Amino acid sequence: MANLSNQTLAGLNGKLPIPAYRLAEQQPQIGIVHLGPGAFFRGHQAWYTEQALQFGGDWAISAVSMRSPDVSQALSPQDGLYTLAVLDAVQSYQVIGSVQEVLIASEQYGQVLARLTAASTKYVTMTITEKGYCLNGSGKLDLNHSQIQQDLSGSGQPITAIGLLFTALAARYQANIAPFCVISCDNLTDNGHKLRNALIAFAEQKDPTIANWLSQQLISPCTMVDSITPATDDAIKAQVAQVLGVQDNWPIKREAFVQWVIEDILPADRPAWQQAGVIYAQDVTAFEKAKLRLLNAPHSTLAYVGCLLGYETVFDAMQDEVLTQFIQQMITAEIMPSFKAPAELDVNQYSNDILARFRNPAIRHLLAQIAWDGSQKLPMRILPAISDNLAAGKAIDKLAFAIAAWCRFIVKRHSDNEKLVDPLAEQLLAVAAQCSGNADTDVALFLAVDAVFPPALSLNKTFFSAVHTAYQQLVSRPAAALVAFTGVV
Ligand code: CS2
Repeated sequence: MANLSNQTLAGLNGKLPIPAYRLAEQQPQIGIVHLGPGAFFRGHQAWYTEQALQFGGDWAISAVSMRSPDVSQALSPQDGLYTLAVLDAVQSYQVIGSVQEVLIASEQYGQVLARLTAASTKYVTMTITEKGYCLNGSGKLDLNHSQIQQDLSGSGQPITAIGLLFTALAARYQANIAPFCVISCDNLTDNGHKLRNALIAFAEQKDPTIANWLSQQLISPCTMVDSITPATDDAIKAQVAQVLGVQDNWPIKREAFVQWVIEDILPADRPAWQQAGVIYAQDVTAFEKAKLRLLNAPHSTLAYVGCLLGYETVFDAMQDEVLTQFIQQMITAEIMPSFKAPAELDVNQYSNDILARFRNPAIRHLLAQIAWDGSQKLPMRILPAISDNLAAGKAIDKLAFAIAAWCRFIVKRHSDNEKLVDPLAEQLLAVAAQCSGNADTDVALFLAVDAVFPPALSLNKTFFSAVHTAYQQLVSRPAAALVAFTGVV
C-alpha cells in the first residue's frame, strides 16, 4: 500500500476532506512554529490552523520536537500530512496539511533556530506539558532546575523550551525583529502569564536589556484548550488505512468536541482562527479554571481510583455506578463550590456534557495515560480546589480521596514493579518503597514531597486528616473505600 504524501493526496480527493491548498501551485509559507507536536497538538491546534488555512494566509506550521525523533520519522516521509479521525456518535476523517515540516531541535538546531528567528515566524504555539515549563511550586521559573541551570550557564545548544525560546528571541532582538507571539496550549492555570514570566525571568539572568524588551513587547495570551485525544493505537492505524486506501504512519484520533479560547490580545496579523471556531475572550482564566476543575480533576480522579479498581479506560471506569456517583458528588459538593465560574457558562450543563464525553464508547482513552505526570498535574487540577475550600471552610473529603488514591497508585506501581511515568518518579518510588500500609507514616511521607504539596497544605491538619482517612480505607479494599466515601444508599 502506498504512503500518504503530497503525491498520493490528489487521489484522495472526493473520499474525505483534504488540504486542497497543498495541490495548488502556491503553497502557504510557514508562519507558526509549534513546540511539542504530540497527539493533542495534531488533533487540536493543527486542525484549527488547517481550517484557518482554507481562508488563505501564510500560516503553515513548522512542528518542532525538543528531542524525540518519533514524529519526524513518521511524518516527514509523508510531507507532514496525517489523518485526523473524529470518533463520536458520527465518525469522520480528514487529512490535515497544516504541518509543513517536522524538525528535531536536538538534531537540527540550526534549522530550528533559523525558523524561530525568521521575521515570517509570527507565532510560537506550544504543548510541552506541565513539566516542560520548569516551574517551581509557586508557578515561577525554577532557577534551581538542573536543565534550566545548564541552559543558563551554557552558551551552546539549549535543552529546555524556555532556553530555546530565549535564544531565538535574543537573536530577533539583535536583528531588530519584533518578538513572535507565544501561545501556551498546556493545561496550566494562567498559562500565558506563567510562560511570559518564565521567559522574562530567564532573560533577566542572561541579559537584562532583553528582559526589558520582552516585558515591553512579548505577547503571551492565556488560553484554554480542550479536546479528548487518546494516544494512537494499531486499531486506528488499520481503520484509517482502510478508509484512505493508503498507509498513514501516524493518524490521530479525537472526540468531536473541540474548544480553544484565546485571550483577546493577539496582533491583528493572525491566522483565520476565529473563522475556524476559536473563541477570543477578555478573561480566559475563568474558563481555564472551569475546565481544569470540571474536566481534568475528575479525569485524574477516575485515572487513579479506576486504576486501583482494575479498570483500563475512562469508558470502562464510567460504567462503574459507584465510581460515577462518587465523581458526581465530588463535582457537586466540592468542586463547583470551590470557584466562581465565568458568567456565560452554565456550569451544570458544562459538567454534564463533560461526563457524557467521558462515556463516549468510540474513544479508548487509557487511564494509565491520564495517570502520567501526577506530580505535575495534581497541583494544577486538584490541589487549588482543596486550598480554596480549606480557606472557605468548605468540604474537601472527596478531593482528598483523589489525593489518597494517587498515593496508593504509586505504591501499587512500586509493588507491581511497574514503571511510573512522572518527572519525579525516582523520588516518588523511593517514598513508595518506605510505605508500609500504615496511614500515619505513609501519608506523612507523601505530603512531605514539597515539589507537589506546598507547606500551606502539607502542614494543614484538616488536609492531613482527610487524606489519612481516605488512605487508611484504600489500603485494604479500594472498592469498599469508594462505597464508604460515596454515601451510596
Ligand atoms: C487528560 C487531558 O491526560 C490527561 O491528563 O486529563 O489530556 C484531557 O484529555 C484534555 O485536557 C482534554 O482537553
